[in-house]
Amino acid sequence: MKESLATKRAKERGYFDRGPEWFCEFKYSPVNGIGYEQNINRRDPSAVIMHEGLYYTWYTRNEGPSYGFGSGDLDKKTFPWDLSEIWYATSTDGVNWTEKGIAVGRGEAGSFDDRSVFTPEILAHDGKFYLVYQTVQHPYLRRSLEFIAMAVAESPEGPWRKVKEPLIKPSNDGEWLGEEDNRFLVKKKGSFDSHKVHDPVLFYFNNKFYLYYKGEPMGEEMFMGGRETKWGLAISEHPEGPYVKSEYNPVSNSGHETFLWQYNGGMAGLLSTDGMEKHTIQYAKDGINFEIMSVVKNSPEAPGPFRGPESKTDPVDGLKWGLYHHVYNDWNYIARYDINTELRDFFLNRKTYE
Ligand code: AAL
Repeated sequence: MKESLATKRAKERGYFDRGPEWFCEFKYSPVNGIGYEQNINRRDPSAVIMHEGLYYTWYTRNEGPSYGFGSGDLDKKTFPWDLSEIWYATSTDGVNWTEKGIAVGRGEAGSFDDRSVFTPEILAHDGKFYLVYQTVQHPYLRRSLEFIAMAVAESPEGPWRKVKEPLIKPSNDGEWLGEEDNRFLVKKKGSFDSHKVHDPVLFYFNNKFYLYYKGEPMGEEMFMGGRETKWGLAISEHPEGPYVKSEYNPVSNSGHETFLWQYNGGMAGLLSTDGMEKHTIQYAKDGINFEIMSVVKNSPEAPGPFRGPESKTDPVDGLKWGLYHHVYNDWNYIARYDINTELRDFFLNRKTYE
């Protein structure tokens, strides 16, 4: 008997040791109040938290169409996340939401967040609320750097106090080629996050604050059909920083919007959309060294799961339901996902009964 390369590879990587425990499927449904609306973009919802009997979520919001970078008018909106503010909504059932208004607005002209604040995530810790989000400064060009910033409040209703400086910045250690505003032309690419730090998500993990984010390099390429986006990690003793980027960065070779949850003392994440390991759920006991646990399909875009208590027995409990965004007719809107574990449970039980 001979062994094919595929069999050898699967054995080497331990694929045959992993059962169905980490598998789930996704179902999608509309929500009211922050769902589809012409002329309004609502996107990149945060995790959903429960506070005093109410669910809360934060998201990017702006009005009007986007024109791309080529419009010739630097004041015109480029992307559906440009010229945005961070808004929030509450709900009693996770389906019917009431939009409450702005949580965090743009900064004064000339500040690092004067153009757009967007893609928020929330951490409730020790009676305080921490919003982490992306920022961009005017003018928004293809080669603009983007930062990650924070605002802090005593209540999910605010008022929000901005932390003065960005929490993390792109490493900016590449070198552009020429003067044209083209992010693909480089002399040197630099680190995985030389150009952009995006999609922050904050955890209190092993007595420290773990800030995961997505990095994009200057001169991004495509490998195996996936964009060159990877996840990084920055760690701090205190919620407001200083955050130090991990020596192990990047901690993934794939993934787009960060989607992580705590499970049984470790960190789990679903890497969707980009990279050679897209559509996998991965797990790192130490929050750094992730291994592939399952391959999923049809995963939600830019999701924010409901943050319930950490499970010790069900790996996919931490992403049971949540919000994500969808694009329809050019408008971005928020909808709800729920996981479906019927197929997994069938295989789990079959094993037990046989
Ligand atoms: C999303 C996220 C970030 C990007 C943009 C808005 O998918 O990765 O938030 O900047 O697209």
